[in-house]
Amino acid sequence: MRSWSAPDIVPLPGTGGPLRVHDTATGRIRTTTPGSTAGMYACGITPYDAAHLGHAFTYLTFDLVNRVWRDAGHDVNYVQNTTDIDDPLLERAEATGVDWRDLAHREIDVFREDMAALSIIPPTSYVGVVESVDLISELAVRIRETGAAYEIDGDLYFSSAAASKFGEISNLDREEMLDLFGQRGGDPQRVEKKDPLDWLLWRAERPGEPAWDSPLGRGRPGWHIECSAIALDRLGPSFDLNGGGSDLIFPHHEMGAAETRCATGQPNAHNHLHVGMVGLNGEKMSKSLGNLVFVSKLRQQGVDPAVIRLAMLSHHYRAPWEWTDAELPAAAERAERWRAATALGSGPDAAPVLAAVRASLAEDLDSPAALAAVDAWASAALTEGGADTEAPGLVRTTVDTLLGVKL
Ligand code: 5CA
Ligand code: ZN
Repeated sequence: MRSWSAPDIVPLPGTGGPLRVHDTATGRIRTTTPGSTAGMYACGITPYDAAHLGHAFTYLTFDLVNRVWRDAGHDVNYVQNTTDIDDPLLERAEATGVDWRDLAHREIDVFREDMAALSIIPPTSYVGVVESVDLISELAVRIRETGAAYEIDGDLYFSSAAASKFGEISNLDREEMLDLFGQRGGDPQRVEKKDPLDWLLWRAERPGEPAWDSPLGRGRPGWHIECSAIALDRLGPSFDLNGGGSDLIFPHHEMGAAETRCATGQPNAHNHLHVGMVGLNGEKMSKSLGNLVFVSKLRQQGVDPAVIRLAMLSHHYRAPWEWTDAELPAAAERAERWRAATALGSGPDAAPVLAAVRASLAEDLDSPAALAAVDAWASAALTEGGADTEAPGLVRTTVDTLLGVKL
């Protein structure tokens, strides 16, 4: 599937240090150790509605990982899926009287425009589920061959009892797992299953639903296996970083990891990164709750995408936070100060700013600390001035290349 246009990335003098990030599985901040090419998978949108600020915050976080790795001298093989067939998409298409394919195409187009406007580096491979049905059913067959799956009326289930190291990502107890499984797309209530936590790998065709031929019969993929199959196909097992929003830790990433382990004997990824939920009025911003601030709406209203990006960067990726009306004015004021300071003919030495932004991002993507370093330089430049004629340009490039903010 077509990705979106890439922002220009201007190289900075020197190289950044290794990226350290929080790993959900171990609960520790760990140093990532990619080879010359780093491999990263981020779960993409289910395109039944436009992207809201919660989605944008998640993709901004993976964009920071991408920028820090590139600055440290790695190429990045970044893979993202889009769930262009799933229950919520079919339900919305039915409710609004549009074809599910048209709905998905329309929303994916808006998403691409939003991501490009926000200077999010596009994935190397942007992969839809519909175009991947064959490789997904192949993985389901591999899993079935290990004996870890069983059938109920043509539906293929992964037997959670056969999952080695189940719980390795989320570290939840069974009660918590059952609760979240029911809330997040699972079917704990299906009585014919061997265990309520067993999950669907392949769903046999239902009347009126789209279906594809496969060695498992006509049907469509379950949710988790789409990401394990696409990641395994494009990145192999044991790639550097897998993740998404924290709502995906369980069941999605736990069950996906179990699938990869079952089929390959290896973990899917070395590090598991999860982004805090963005809320609005006390609730997680979510398409099903309808409490949304859309990126596309803000853009239509003429909000500078660099300002939207700065507003998000003022929050650390791991902390859940609430979008309020105060976000945009505060970010606009910061952008104005930075623009005024970098428009000066000279300023204080900027090498320490580059070093501080690099160090802050490399230490668990501490974007608020990175902004504070630029703030300090901008106030010094505006109040005391400075003699370094190269400094405003270096700050502009630092902000552009590492933070993705065009001044
Ligand atoms: N298509 C699946 C993943 S395979 C999915 O979860 N789609 S989604 O459209 O619901 O979400 C897309 C991404 O945004 C996921 O990584 C999800 O965890 C993240 N996300 C959703 N809501 C929020 C939110 N309020 N704050 C932060 N991230 C969010
Ligand atoms: Zn996913």
